[in-house]
Amino acid sequence: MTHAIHYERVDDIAILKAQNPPVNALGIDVRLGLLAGIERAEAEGARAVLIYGDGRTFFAGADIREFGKPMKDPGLPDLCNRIESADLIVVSALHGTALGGGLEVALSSHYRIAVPSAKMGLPEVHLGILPGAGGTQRLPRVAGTEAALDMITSGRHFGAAEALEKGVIDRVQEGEPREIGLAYARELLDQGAPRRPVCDMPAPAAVDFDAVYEKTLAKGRGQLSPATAVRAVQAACEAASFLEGLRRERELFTELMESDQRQGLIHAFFSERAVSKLPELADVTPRDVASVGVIGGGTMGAGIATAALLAGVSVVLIERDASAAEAAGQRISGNLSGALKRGKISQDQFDTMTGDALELATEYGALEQVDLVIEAVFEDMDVKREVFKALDANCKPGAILASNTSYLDINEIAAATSRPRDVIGLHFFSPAHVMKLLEVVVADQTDPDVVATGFALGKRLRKISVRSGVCDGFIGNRIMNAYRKAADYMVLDGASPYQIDRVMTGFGFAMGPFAVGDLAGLDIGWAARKRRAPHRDPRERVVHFADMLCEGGDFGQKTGKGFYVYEAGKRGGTPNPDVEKYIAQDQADQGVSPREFSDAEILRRYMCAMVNEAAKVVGEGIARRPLDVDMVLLFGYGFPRYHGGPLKWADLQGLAGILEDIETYAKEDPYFWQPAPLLQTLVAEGRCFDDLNKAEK
Ligand code: TC6
Repeated sequence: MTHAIHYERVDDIAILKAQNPPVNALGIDVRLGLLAGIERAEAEGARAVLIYGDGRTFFAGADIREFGKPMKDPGLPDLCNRIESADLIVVSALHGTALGGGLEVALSSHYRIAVPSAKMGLPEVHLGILPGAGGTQRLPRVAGTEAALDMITSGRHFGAAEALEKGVIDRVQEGEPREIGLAYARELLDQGAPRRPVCDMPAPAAVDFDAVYEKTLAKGRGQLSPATAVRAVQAACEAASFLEGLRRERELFTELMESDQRQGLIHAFFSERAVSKLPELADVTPRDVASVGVIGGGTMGAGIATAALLAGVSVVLIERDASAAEAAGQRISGNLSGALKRGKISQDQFDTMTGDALELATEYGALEQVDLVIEAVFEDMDVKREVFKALDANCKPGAILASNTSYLDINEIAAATSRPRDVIGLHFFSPAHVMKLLEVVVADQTDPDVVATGFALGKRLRKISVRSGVCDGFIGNRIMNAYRKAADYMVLDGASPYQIDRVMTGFGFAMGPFAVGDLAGLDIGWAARKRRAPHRDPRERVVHFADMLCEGGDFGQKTGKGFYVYEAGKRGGTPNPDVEKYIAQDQADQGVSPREFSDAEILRRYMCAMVNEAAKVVGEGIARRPLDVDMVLLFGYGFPRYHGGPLKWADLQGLAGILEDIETYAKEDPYFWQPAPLLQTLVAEGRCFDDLNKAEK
């Protein structure tokens, strides 16, 4: 036995208790322990084996940290087969989360019982793989092909009630897993119940797998794992034998295991958890936040207020007059009605959130008691300074004063107050109650407990919080500016915006940059360009076609026209014919002779611009680690999760090649394509971005 599995006998029943905290992942010690436990139970002449997990859960899956390394024997597939072929009755008792390999161990047991709160699922596709320990062969045999396809391709968690209804488990019962499992095993023995290996059950019915495959591939925007899993389920239905099906599952699993997408998704899994863990804050106690103030009730302010209310934090929202306050209140209740309709909150909760928990006010005096204020007013430094002066005068000592600015200098904002140590940036993304990203922007004088409070609030609001230093645009918008510029330059040089959008959706983005501009409002970028114009370096290339659109009053979706034309009642838009004229005019004005761009060149330039700026952001210490940038792009900018983030993508492509391309582009535009010093250093040292992530751990 290993320490990870505890063996015990109660009469003729052997009990295998997994004890591998925190989630009983099926690492090598657990696998060895289970194997030894089954063999010992057989050797001792036990008549049944009960498998359950100690602590908070049954097995939450294979140990993801072992992926990419040579698998030590016994591998999980062999172990599952061994459990299934045991010559005694095997019962699994599930609680917590029985996921991935965990559910596969349960499926290779002969009987399954679960507590009502147990959650199950085969989430492997989210890690870029498929259930590779017999899950694609056994689940369809117990739940039917359609249910199995849904569960496996979505990777969703499902509860005990649904599992019972679909035949994934045999019984649901309140109690401790050990006690209910033991009683169930005893009952089965008393009844003389037979062994019941799933592999002996008939093959499930076939469906139109080609159609399901195509649909799944399209839905995943190029993600391979769900679609590949469809083929594995197909083998469960069509292979000549169970063993043949297992062989096919293994083949497909290995293909995925070796893919870049698997590496990208696993990077995302661990980075998502690592990003909010700041060693310097480990011993810092955050300040208490029971109520927040929000200044400004536009889309952003109302979204922030909604997010706070949904997290059980009460809100005082300040608007400039009664009618604006009322409009803000309506926006918030509109947002909350959405949550109510989707069953996320109850009517009672809705009533509290729109009633006692929300105060709409027009005077800063109403903020007297709040613990933290988030300003979400117009992006103008003078306006922000005035707001922060008023906050300084009205908020209690120790209250945190936060700005939701997307670009402006938090140090300058902090200087408008007598308490710069209490000032921080909390940059939400619109709609703030939906988008997962929060940039916690730390200014020169921000106190550590204020930073810790920003992260604690982010966690309560269920955001992915990322630390950023102060610079124009912080991590995300600064990088976005760079790749947007690369796209604009390509258009000026001859690529069409529609080709660029198509290439980037082909890469896995839900929308291309020009469609995103239309959605966000082209006036926002226009205003930013005008704001920056006086500070522009004379060497910078400037494009005008987007300004021409805005000058004509076309701001994108909100005006019905931008790069695309939007017709009421229709989804998406069609190319706006004016755009071609504006581009031609811009090219003529600047004496540019347009040329053809291949899709591959578009992708490469776009991504090189993103990676180069991201490397500057890390090199300058604006982002702590490459993984911080990756999470910002994933959760705030729709970067396809299966590529892991721009810097993970860069590592997988090879940094030397990326630098070489940047240096080639720099020959035609040395100002824009200045290589990031960090990128040069990494290439010179033969290292990659992930080495920097690991160095920090
Ligand atoms: C599979 O099974 C494939 C089988 C085929 C093989 C042939 N391995 O999320 P939390 C760590 S694929 C290693 O913060 P929660 C996690 O990194 C797997 N480590 O907790 C964190 O570590 P830290 C299929 C793991 O309560 C700590 O545990 N299974 C694993 O919010 C706590 O995690 C899955 O995909 C793992 N499998 O959520 C399930 N799981 O403290 C993945 C967690 O050092 N896991 N850790 O940062 C989850 O979805 C969630 O962790 C949870 C618990 C729902 C189990």
